[in-house]
Amino acid sequence: MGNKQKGMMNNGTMMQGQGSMNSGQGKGMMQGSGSMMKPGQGNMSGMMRMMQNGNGMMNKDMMQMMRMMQNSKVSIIGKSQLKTFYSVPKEGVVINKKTNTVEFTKDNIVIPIIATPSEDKMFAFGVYGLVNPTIIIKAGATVKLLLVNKDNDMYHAVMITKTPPPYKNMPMMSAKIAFQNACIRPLNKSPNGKYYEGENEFRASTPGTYYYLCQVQDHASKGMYGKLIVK
Ligand SMILES: [Cu+2]
Repeated sequence: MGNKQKGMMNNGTMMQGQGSMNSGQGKGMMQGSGSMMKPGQGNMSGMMRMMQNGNGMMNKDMMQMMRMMQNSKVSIIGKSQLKTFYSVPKEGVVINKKTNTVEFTKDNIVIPIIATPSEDKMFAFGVYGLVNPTIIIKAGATVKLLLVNKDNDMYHAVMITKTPPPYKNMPMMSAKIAFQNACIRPLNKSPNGKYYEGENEFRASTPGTYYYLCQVQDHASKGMYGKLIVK
């Protein structure tokens, strides 16, 4: 997160900023947004920071995504719960290191995603020991998406989109969400020995090639994404 963003969000009023829109595109989009910013629902500053584009403007897709991100549940977990992110279920998951794929073969699945897998992979996701793997799931599957932020100095988030790479520095501006609630809002960096964990549930209703990416500014453009195949 660049220092240039600092100080812009210190009073939470950015969401109400009418009048500063410099094009018709953002007209009316800010109204009613205050209700999404419920206090006490965890740290919102990462999400707010992410939405900034210099003039406080958001488009309709971003607003919709914001609402869905609000649906994600966030909690704080300890080291023992973190371990569950690494333990592969006895059945229903096929890991192939050679092809860097993780296939989930059941209809009701949990995809545990770690941000970030290691110190030297700052802009990547980890799934069962693989880095930015291609995730394969069944069409129609009910997916519980889990994200834990293991990073001690950055926010991370995840969303599923049909928009292929390369991504711009603000993916929320260009990448649309693929399925309802297929996203987790930005999770705060981890305090010592504790980790922010987010979850959300969606149905992978339509087969196709998708991508999962981190919607925090500059992360997807730096490689924080992977492919998701719904078949
Ligand atoms: Cu990230």
